[in-house]
Amino acid sequence: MNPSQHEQLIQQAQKIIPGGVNSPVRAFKSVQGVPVFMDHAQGAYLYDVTGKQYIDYLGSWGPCILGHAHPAVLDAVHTAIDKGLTFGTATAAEIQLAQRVIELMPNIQMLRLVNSGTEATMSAIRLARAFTQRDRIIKFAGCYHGHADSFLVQAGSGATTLGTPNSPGVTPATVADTLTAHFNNIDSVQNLIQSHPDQIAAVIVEPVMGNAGVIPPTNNFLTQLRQLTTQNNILLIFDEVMTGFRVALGGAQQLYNVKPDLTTLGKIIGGGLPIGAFGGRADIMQMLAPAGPVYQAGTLSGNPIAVAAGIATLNQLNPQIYIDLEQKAQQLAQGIQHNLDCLSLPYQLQRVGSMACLFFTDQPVTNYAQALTCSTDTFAQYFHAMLQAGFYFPPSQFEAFFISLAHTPDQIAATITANHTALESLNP
Ligand code: HOZ
Repeated sequence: MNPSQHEQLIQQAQKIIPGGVNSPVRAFKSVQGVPVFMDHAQGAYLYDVTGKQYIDYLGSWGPCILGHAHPAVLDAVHTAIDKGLTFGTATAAEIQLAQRVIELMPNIQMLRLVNSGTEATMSAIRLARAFTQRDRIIKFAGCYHGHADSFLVQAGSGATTLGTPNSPGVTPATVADTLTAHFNNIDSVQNLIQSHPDQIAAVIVEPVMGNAGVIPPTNNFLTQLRQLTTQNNILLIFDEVMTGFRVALGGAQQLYNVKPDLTTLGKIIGGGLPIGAFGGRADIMQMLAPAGPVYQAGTLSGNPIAVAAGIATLNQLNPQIYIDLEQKAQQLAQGIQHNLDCLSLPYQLQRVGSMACLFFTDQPVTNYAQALTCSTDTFAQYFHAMLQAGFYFPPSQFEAFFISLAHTPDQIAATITANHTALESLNP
């Protein structure tokens, strides 16, 4: 049989790009098979290089809350492009974007724009260490905060997908300052704080875990985390790269009514272009260069095209759209649940607003260890059945899928029908 166009492309790519992809999660490693090469996207649809159409639930891993190629975002980008691509100077639009973010997330008093979520978390940690004059941080097993060295300890997302949650190349000295607690288990945090008195600069957490599948916080976990960190003069950092503007207009901090000291952002804030940000209490943020001594910089930070896309995207967001998203997400979740119940398959469908994931297990999934016990083989079969039918979900058990404003009730109904057929074909 002749290789498909996708096979030809991945073979070509593998010769000159490690693994043939520029970010590991794209490679289909854990679900096997040939990665699909996309050509273009519009609304809720992705189109591959052969012209095949998919209803998209990847949403570029989170940014596409409005769907693909939203006209208001494209207009803003076109207008910005006509003025030049980058100046390496301050621009008025950066103030506008920072103002809009601060308006939507009032716990952020000052904001610094960077180029990715990884830069945001990496810089937030440096700042927290400088502010508290302490070295250690606490993260949670299975949380993913980008690929900076100090976070590649029991890291979720592609690191878990590929089976390298502790990456080679990260020195033992670097990770010695990273302590790992368990999500939804406040005692595990308390124990680490007690065994390292006055040494912890910050606790960083995805308020809804989104990189080991989707795992919501239970039983006031985030409130307890806030109390514990305050009592011990430790900064609380919410990594809202995924949840920011996704689970609520004001992010998870609004949804769960918990006030972090610092927040990291990415994905939606760039409307599909590379951007990240971190912000929070002014007394902490004022320590950043050039206002203060903590160095952080970037040639393309605040890039005018990315900023224009970010402003245009955030300007589309309002409380009503979260009601619409919830309705769409509910329609999809209820349909999938109904199918799974009819077929008596074990599952946990975990969802917060328009981010969700499906685990094939009858056991609760409230932390990373439990997520790792789910059947990834069944997930892989399910993924491929959906893909073949023209529905693009993230190619890993340890990721979230996203519903966008562009998904219509008819498209969601078609997804539920295809889901039934896909589930029927499983061999768990
Ligand atoms: N950060 C995303 C995980 N939720 C995946 C994007 C990537 O690693 O390519």
